[in-house]
Amino acid sequence: MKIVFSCHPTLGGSGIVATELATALARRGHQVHLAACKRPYRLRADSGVTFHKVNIPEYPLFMYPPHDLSLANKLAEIVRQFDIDIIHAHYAIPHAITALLARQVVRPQRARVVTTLHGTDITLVGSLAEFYDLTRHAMLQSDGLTAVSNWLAQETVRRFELPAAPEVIHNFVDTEHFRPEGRAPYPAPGEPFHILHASNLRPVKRVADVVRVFAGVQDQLPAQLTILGEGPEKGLAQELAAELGLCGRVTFASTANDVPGVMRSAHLNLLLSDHESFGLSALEGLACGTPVAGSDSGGLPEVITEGETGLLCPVGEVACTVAKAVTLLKNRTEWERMSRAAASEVRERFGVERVVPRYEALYERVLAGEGQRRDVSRSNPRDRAGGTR
Ligand code: GMT
Repeated sequence: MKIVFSCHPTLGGSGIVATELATALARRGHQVHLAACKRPYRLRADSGVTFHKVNIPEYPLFMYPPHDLSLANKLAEIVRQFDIDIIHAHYAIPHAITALLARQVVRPQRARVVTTLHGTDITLVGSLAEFYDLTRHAMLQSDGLTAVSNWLAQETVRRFELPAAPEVIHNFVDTEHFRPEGRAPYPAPGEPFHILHASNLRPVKRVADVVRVFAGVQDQLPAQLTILGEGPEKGLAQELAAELGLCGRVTFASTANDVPGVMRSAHLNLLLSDHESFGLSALEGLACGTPVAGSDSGGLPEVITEGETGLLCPVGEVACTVAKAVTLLKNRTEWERMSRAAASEVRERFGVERVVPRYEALYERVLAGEGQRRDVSRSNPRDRAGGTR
C-alpha cells in the first residue's frame, strides 16, 4: 500500500507513535511518506520513510501564517504524485481536517482518510468550543477512525456523541530498541535507586506530584530523580525541588540522545498524570524492564498491570504512591520479578508484530469500502440545549 502520514513533529507521544508506525510499515514493504513542517526527531535516517517538509510562507496580510493550509496542499501534492491510497492523520487537530481537505482537493482521484485519536486532541484541544465542531466533523467524515485505548474510545463517544465508537488499536513499542538487555540491576547496598519521569511537562502530567513522591521515597531510601523533557511546568518542578531541599538529587534534562538507555538506567518510572489516554513513556519504560508507578486513571490501567508490571494509585494520592514505591524498591526479589514481567508482558501485548497488522487490516477494509459507518444523522450535541461534553 501507499500511505502518507501527517503528525505533530514535536516531542509529544502522538508524533512518536506516527513515526514508529510509519517506520514499521516501511519495513513491512509498504511505500510510506510523512509530511510535517519539521522532521520528527524519532524519524531515523534508515527508516525507509520519505520525509516531505511542509513550508509555511510568510505574507504581510497573514497575522498567523496558515500552517494547516500549507499542510493540506502538501498532502494533496504527495497523493497525486505518488498515487497514495491512504492519508493517515495522527491527532485530530489539525491533521484530520487537513487530510479531509486534501482528499477533497485530489478528487476524482480517491484517497482514503484514516484518523488516529491520541488523547488530548479529544480531552483538551478538541473539546474546546473553538475546535469542537471541526473535531467532530473530522471524526465523522474519516473513512477509518481509531483510538489508542478503550478509555479514549469511550471518552470520545461520550463527549462527541458519535454514532459508533472508534476502533481501539493500542500503541506499540519497538522492542528491538526498547529492550531490557543491559538494564541497570537492583542497586548494591547504599547505592541510590534511579527514579525517572519523562514527559512534555504540561499541567496534565502533575509534575509537582512527581517531585513530592520522590521527596517521600528518598526520605526512606537513597534515590535520585531524573526529569526528562521540556514544558511549561518545568519551572514549577525546579522551584519545588529547591523548596524541598532536593536540588542535589534531582536532574533536569531537556532531551536524551539515547531514550531507551535512560529508561534502562531507571528502577522506577513515574507517570502520575491527571489522565493519560495511553501513556507511551510508561510502555517504553516497561519494555526496558522498568516498573511504572502510575495514576489509576484514563488508559494507564490498560498499559500497567497493577502488582504485576507496576503500581497504580488514585490521581493526586502522593502518600499511596510513596508507600507502594518504597515497598517495591525495598524488596529485591519482588522488584526483579516485576522488572522481568514488565518486559515480557510488553513483548506479548504491545510488540510491533502484535499491533501493526491491526493497522494494515484497517487500511485493507477502508480500501475495500468497509470503513466506519458514517451515520451523520445524529445531531451535534452543541446544537441542543444541555448537550453533554
Ligand atoms: O500528552 C502527551 O504527552 C502528548 C500527547 C500527544 O498527543 O502527543 O500524548 C497523547 O498521545 C500519546 C500517544 O498516543 C499517549 O501515549 C498519551 O497518553 C496522550 N496524552 C494524554 O492523554 C495526556
